[in-house]
Amino acid sequence: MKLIVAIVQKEDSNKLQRAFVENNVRATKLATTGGFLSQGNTTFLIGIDDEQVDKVLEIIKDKSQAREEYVQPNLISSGLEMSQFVKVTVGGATCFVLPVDQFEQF
Ligand code: 2BA
Repeated sequence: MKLIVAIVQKEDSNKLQRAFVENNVRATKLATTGGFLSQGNTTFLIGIDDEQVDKVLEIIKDKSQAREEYVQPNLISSGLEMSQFVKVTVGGATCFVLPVDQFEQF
């Protein structure tokens, strides 16, 4: 079994959540904040059998869109002056696939 941690943009989270339900993929949705931009994003935790990992990654890739933004980053986290806008390409999705030693539901 694997745990997929997928960080996506808020704009993509509802359609991705629907796609998980349609494909019988169980997931937990967390409201999170990017460390660089201090903007809200969404993190999904997905526990899944090894042979389903590629399918889930395909779903995430299909529903997550990269966007270019000019943003004024949080002063503390970025170290930039407040007046400086920076162009960043955010997403589509940042995914980590982790091994799961044990899975129990009580
Ligand atoms: P943020 O940390 O808010 O980063 C948003 C976007 O800002 C990033 O998009 C990247 O294009 C840019 N960026 C981030 N850190 C930067 C830096 N030190 N200097 C210049 N530009 C920087 P993505 O790479 O697509 O990341 C989107 C979100 O995914 C991130 O939001 C963060 O919440 C998460 N993330 C990305 N890489 C991660 C990692 N290695 N570990 C944990 N979370 C990660």
